[in-house]
Amino acid sequence: MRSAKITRKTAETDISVEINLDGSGAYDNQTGVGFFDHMLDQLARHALIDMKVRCAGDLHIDDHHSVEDVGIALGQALTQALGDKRGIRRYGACLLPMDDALVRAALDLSGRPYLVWNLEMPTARIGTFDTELVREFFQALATHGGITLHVDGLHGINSHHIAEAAFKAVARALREAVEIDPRKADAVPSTKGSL
Ligand SMILES: [Mn+2]
Repeated sequence: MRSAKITRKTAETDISVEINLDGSGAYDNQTGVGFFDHMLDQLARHALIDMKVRCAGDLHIDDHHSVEDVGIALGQALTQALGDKRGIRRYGACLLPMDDALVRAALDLSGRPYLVWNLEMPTARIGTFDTELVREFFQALATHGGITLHVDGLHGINSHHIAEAAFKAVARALREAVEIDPRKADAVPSTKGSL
């Protein structure tokens, strides 16, 4: 089974992350940041990755450390669960609409972290959640998951819809990329022989 458990404790956050890439999208995410839990639930559900996240963070400062550090731990879990990446499709892409919002995500589980982020949200906050933390999360996930990740917001007027469409688009792209390709299930999908 392609699964991983990561624990990560610093002076700012105490985190545990469990994932199963061959799951059904079951989720149980509790970070103390309500909107972020809602987004992690979308990520699990639409990537069909089972995901359990716990985070006790320094929310008396703000949500930044908690969101960023969960991104780090989830990226580490993804790297561990993928192992040598034998048999995976490697690439994934999704054009995802949600009401007014349309977001495109394309990714490569290349082992080369790179984030291209072209997504703006019209408000600084969604409820109490800083919208700039959406990028911070994906930067951390890409860096520690070894992901080349492109996210483009093509349309949208509502920040909640735009953020949620971004998480769902990345989730669907991730679902595709981590899947085992039955035509080449025994090989690492690179002419270099490793990823
Ligand atoms: Mn929502």
